[in-house]
Amino acid sequence: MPDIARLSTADADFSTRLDDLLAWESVSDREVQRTVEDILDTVRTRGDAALLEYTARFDRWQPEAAAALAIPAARLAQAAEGIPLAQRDALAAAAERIRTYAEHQKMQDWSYREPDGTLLGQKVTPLDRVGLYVPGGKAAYPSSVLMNAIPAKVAGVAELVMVVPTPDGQQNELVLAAAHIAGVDKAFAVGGAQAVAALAYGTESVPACDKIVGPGNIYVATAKRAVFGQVGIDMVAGPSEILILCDGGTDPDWIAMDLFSQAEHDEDAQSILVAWDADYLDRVAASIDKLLPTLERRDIIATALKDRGALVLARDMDDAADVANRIAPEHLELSVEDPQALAAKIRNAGAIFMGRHTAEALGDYCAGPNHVLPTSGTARFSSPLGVYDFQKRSSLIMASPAGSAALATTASVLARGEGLTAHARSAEYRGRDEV
Ligand code: HSO
Ligand code: ZN
Repeated sequence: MPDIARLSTADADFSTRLDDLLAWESVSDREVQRTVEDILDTVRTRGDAALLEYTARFDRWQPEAAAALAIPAARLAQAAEGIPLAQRDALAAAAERIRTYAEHQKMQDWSYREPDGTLLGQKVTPLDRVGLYVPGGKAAYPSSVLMNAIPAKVAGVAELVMVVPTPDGQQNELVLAAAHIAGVDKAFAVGGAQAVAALAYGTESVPACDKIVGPGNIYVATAKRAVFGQVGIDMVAGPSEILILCDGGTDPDWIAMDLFSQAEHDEDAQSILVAWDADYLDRVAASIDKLLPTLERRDIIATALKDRGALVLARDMDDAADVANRIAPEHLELSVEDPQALAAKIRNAGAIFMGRHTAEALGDYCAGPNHVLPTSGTARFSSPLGVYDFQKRSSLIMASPAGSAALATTASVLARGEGLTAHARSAEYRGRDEV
């Protein structure tokens, strides 16, 4: 039998054991913090020269001049031309579906007029310039380039600036191709905290951005947290998670592979199955044993399942839904006969995959909804990345003469209550105009 925890909601210690499994803290190492602060300061004061030095030190290649850090648009287009046709077609097909879904998310202007003629409303404006961090190394996912870039372009962001590390001078063709397909406007071969600094403060060649999005390692995450306030940031994501609720009617091989699909991201990933049929949990355990050895990333998967995975026996479907709401998972699969009925009971989840045929992996690549989702229980209060993250709202007030007279009374009473006489008189001037 696989090395994965077996829990039952009926056990007296269920709550504590679940809490232990869920516990995950992004280590905010003091040493990392100091290094990052130093990098941020250096880039802020020395600009491109600092980027060149850090690139030589951390990515082990020596650009001749700052101009060599820029990845020209023609180079992105060339990457898209050069990759295998099947990859290009798949990226384009995924991009199209992500775009269509994103179009539905656009926030709209609205307004209403009161009987006295006063107009109130909301005006929506895209951010001017957004920075997109794309990791290098093992987490260089072209799919994440699409997921971050497309909503920004759909929102109407005028300039989308991508930064991507180029370890040992090696560029990732699929990442560059995805950037071309998604409509990235500018790209730079720079990564780490130095890239975040460049996006936040600007250098001679990298333009300063209004918001920085995209995943990264601990240095990148720490840098994003540090520049927040100067610029906006998206969420700081934790390891990938999947929670599956299953009524026992799905092929156990499918469920085992779905658990593996997130576990293979990294050793900290979390895969949990909840079912209300003990025999079914045994059948999935047998599938895990059978299928795990067939996977390239079996060592990563085995560690993730051992350290953070679980097969949980619930009393019934309602009990399982309670577990899901408590975990607030990034991805929730409802592998049951009537997923609509079960979905009605779900309050906390980043994305809900309904029915036996909806593998979570479809959502990772091409179903349409974003794969940048709240992790570590933050689905209790936050939402998937979307077009709305690249738009902002201004409120609109246009008082009519009669409307301003009416509002002046309320405003001046409240203003005098706060001891703010100029506020009161400013409102009263308009009011007096009417009477
Ligand atoms: N499951 C990841 C996204 C991803 N999967 C990218 C494959 N590639 C987000 O949790
Ligand atoms: Zn994934």
